[in-house]
Amino acid sequence: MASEMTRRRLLVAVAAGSALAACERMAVGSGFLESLGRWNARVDRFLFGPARLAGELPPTATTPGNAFPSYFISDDMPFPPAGWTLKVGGLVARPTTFSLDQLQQMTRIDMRVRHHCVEGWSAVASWHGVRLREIAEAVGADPHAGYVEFRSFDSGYWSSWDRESALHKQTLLAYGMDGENLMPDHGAPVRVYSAVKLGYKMVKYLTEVNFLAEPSGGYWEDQGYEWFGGV
Ligand SMILES: Nc1nc2c(c(=O)[nH]1)N[C@H]1C(S)=C(S)[C@@H](COP(=O)(O)O)O[C@H]1N2
Ligand SMILES: [Mo]
Repeated sequence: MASEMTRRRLLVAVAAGSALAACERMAVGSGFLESLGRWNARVDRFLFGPARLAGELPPTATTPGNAFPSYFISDDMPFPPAGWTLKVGGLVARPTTFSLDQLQQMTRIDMRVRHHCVEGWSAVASWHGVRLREIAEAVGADPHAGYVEFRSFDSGYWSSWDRESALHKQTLLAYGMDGENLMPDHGAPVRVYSAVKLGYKMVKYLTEVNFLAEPSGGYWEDQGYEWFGGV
């Protein structure tokens, strides 16, 4: 993500610089103000629109591993079944089953962002995994699939997302946390992790990812939590 962050910082710097230049030129007059307004609107959309990148945090912001809460709905800690694989299907050209090894061979992304749980806590970790966007390309996700559903082996916990958030650059299928393999308390072997969703949207203990034409609700969503669950 380093180059993304650099790019974003650069854009902010360019925007600030241009505003200064614009003030100087405003003295000269002409319809410049109007075109500056249009240009600003485009920059705003890039910085604050749905495709924007969320801020990433420095290593010093990291919550110590044992202070990062752990949630699962099962009575006991869910452990992956022997021979665990991830099934990716639904509206895709090539339904595919991925082993953990195959996921780890894809482009690895590292991102340190804040986790927001609606129960009233937040915490920070660094997450390691593959962008869902890369998987969508690999399986040939149908452009008409506007939704993506995540299922787990934790007593049927699931969630469904809008496609744009699912294919956001900061939405990962994470197999690592703070430099280690993901542990059972945080969703091993693979979980969803995203900078753009609240905690309950980030399904742990993944078994399936399905591209769908309609949303399929979710464990908490069907009990009244907001479906979109954006940060
Ligand atoms: N399979 C599964 N995924 C889940 C949950 C769960 O109970 N089961 N809880 C959700 C909620 S409410 C939160 S805040 C986060 C917690 O992630 P953590 O246990 O790594 O802190 O996982 C989410 N994903
Ligand atoms: Mo949560």
